[in-house]
Amino acid sequence: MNVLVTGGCGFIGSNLVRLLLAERPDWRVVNLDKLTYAGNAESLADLRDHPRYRFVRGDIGNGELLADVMRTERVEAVMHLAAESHVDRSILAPSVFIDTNVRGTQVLLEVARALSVRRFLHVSTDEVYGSLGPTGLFTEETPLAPSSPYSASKAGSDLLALAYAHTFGLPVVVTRCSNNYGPYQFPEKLIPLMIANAVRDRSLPVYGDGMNVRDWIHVEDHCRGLVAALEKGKAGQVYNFGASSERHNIHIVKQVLQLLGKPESLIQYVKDRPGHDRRYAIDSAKAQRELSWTPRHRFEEALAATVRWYVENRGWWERILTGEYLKYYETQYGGR
Ligand code: NAD
Ligand code: TDX
Repeated sequence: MNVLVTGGCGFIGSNLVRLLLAERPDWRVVNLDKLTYAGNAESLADLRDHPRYRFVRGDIGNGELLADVMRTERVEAVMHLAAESHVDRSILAPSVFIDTNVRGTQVLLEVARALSVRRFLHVSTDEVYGSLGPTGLFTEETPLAPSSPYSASKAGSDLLALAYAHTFGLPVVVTRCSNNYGPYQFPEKLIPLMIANAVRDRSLPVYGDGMNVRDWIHVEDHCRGLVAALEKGKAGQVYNFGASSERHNIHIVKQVLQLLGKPESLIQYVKDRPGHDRRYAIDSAKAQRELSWTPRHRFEEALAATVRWYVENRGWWERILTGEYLKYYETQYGGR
């Protein structure tokens, strides 16, 4: 099968491209990525000459380019991951989130429809459901109630994808996953940010009281879920993915410090994120039942392995901590 992965130079995309090439020996993978600040060709540098892999630099908002690439490569299925993905950046500058996540997704859907692709996997997020109180889990029936410009733009694209299934019969499957961690994650997200700061003895900025809860899943488990949804999901359906690993933020920050042998005095409580969702937790029973998918990684071991990966691959993330990143860090966190 010929598959187009969008956003394949990002965190989840690069892990997915690797998994597809390793585990689907008769698939050809075309990766279309704009290489924004978050896209990093270095994450897939070793695949440059792989016979079943092609990289195209481009914007999902460019319909002509998409149609050309998809025709030339005879693309049969799309796995759509390209997005602006960071909540804090969506609070600082929302416009690009609408351009890419909403308009870009609609352009891609339209081209996929014109070329009658066999499958369109739209990678959404549990953030479209909004925030939970102290109990309960998100199911696929939970009403969408996004809180941030990021999650609102993802809800927009998620609903557009479902509308293309409903109205035009495009064979769309939507997945909504909880917070990912693992190798190649951009060091603006909680876990890699805390590791990168702790390794360099910088302060660890914890928003609010540190008691917000996220439900963590290893990126490889998410990627296996995406393949299962592509292969076995029913058109027009939504599947939640999560690994039942709810943790308070402060608990994770302390674990990272412990794994690195660094003192808790590095923790610095800072001003809360505006509109900060309190708790996410996912019910993934439908995916487990209908896609025969189960997460394999346990949080504590996989977090330790992730910390080791960042220690052993310091060059990968240190090369990111320049120019644009420093400017963003200064704006987001001030002089800390
Ligand atoms: P990321 O920010 O690491 O990567 C996004 C990639 O998309 C980058 O390579 C970037 O260059 C590319 N991109 C951005 N705008 C583009 C455009 N206009 N055209 C082409 N490429 C463009 O993000 P991620 O964490 O890997 O997330 C991937 C997807 O998974 C996103 O859709 C995100 O909403 C979703 N998701 C992420 C998580 C998570 O915990 N990270 C959880 C659930 C869902
Ligand atoms: O410096 C920080 N301090 C802090 O306390 C950062 C960056 C985060 N946090 C908190 C905010 C959240 O409660 O940690 C938690 C996780 O934050 P992020 O890593 O920014 O993730 P989140 O906002 O939960 O969104 C993530 O999960 C769903 C991804 O970024 C999204 O792309 C995905 O859709």
